[in-house]
Amino acid sequence: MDDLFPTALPIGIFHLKNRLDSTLQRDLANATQLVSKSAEFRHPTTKSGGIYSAEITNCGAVGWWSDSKGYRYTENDPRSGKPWPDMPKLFLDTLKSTLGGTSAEGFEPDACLVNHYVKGAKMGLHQDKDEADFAHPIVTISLGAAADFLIGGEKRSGPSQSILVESGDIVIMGGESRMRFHGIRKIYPGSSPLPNLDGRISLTFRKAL
Ligand SMILES: O=C(O)CCC(=O)C(=O)O
Repeated sequence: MDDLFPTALPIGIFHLKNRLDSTLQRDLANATQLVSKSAEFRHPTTKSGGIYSAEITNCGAVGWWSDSKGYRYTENDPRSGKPWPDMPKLFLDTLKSTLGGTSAEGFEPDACLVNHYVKGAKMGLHQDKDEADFAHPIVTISLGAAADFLIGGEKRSGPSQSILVESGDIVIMGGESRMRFHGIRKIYPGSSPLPNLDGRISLTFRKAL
């Protein structure tokens, strides 16, 4: 699937296309599956009872969560009460080997929010603002099905642009674009090149503490 008319991205946002080879993509998907065996994927809810269409899990020192108490990072999986699984070494090694020379070089996340989208799942425009220090970027690895990634401004109601993210791509949101609204408009079911992944996984790395 080609992005026929790529548009310029706002300063601070980088779309590193096809940065991970297919073996690494498959290994990352397998490592994600292991994470989800310790902390199962599930659909979080909002304070007002809405249900996310993507299902999520986490790994790292803390994990992002949302339920009737609101949005926050927690040390333990609220459902099991157990600590979130450690971040697989492969995740950290992959960041180290791919972010050199980018604006996110040296980024050391302590949290990885894993989103899983199947047909019809999406994520509304939102800001990532539960982290302690917005000087650190958010780095996202895409695996599996392609998706339209929306990039807005600093207000939800402003205009947004869409970029096509595919398996093996990395998106960096940092600097003056760290607080931009962003989301997933749709995924393209059936487009996953990975035999071990139907739908789409995004690994969103954060320095939360
Ligand atoms: O799935 C994606 O690429 C975006 C995920 C996202 O915006 C988030 O987890 O905050």
